[in-house]
Amino acid sequence: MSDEKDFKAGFVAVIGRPNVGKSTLMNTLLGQKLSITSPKPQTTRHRIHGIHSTENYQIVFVDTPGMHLGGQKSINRYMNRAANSAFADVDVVLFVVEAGRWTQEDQAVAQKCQNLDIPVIVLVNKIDKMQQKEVLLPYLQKIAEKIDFDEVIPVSAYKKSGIELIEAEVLKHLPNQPAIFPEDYITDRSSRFLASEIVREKLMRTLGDEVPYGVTVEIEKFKFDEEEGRWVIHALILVERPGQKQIVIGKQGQLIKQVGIQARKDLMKMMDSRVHLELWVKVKENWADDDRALASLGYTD
Ligand code: GDP
Ligand code: K
Ligand code: MG
Repeated sequence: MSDEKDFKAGFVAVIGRPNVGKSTLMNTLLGQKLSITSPKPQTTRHRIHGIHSTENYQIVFVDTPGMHLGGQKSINRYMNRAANSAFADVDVVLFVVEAGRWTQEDQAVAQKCQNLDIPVIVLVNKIDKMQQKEVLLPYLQKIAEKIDFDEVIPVSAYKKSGIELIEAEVLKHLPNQPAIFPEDYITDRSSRFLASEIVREKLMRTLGDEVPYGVTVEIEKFKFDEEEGRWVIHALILVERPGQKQIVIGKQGQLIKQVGIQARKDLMKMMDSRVHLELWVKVKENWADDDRALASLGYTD
């Protein structure tokens, strides 16, 4: 064991516009899949802690929904609130951007970082995607002109490159204090919550472009069946409009069947047990723009 006086611990917010790879990066930093990811923006809807503990330090990453402009529904406001509140009480900010791409939404996030009195580390993610490596440097220089950051690190969450650099840089800024969470915790969220996220991830990845944003998942049953020796999980998929129900079910139930197969695989891994999963689809008109419905579905600040 290390000297207790030398132990470091703190919170690190992972922020940025949608789809830059915040959740993928957090999972890579944790060395395990925790936060759900997909090629679609607004996959992450809630703030979620990913806890990385070693003998000498504990880093609590705070993954956030992407800060986005536009989208006027209650759920958009909820997501932006969840992202903004991540700034409060953190020791370091990881501002994630995408190599070679700088948008108005990045600019808006950069502006928020400008007024912070905590260290901001810019992570330029997806460098594996860059065809011409020589354009990376001018891009980094352009970022340097736009914001006052403490460090810029080119990384790839996919290729796991630059990852140790992030940790080393973060540690420079963490205070000496005891661990915040028990060292065997990996998140602040319940298995039940993670189960609903797993089902939603498979929906986000399987559905086309329109419907995913109108879908939410509620776990109705989450129970270990002693006799059968397996977890029984019932998930209710809620859609906003009747037309979306058939899309989620798919031709002859094929789409929802695929979602079930993929979700069950991940759930078994998470629960380290056999899993019996049942899925239903129901219409709950306009749930995404109804504050009360949102709160009852777990979208609470
Ligand atoms: P978030 O919305 O910022 O949390 O982004 P996600 O983590 O959900 O990732 C968005 C998309 O970018 C997904 O399709 C990821 O697989 C992809 N992605 C994330 N990191 C990388 C990376 O380092 N390289 C490449 N090529 N793709 C990545
Ligand atoms: K995404
Ligand atoms: Mg995300």
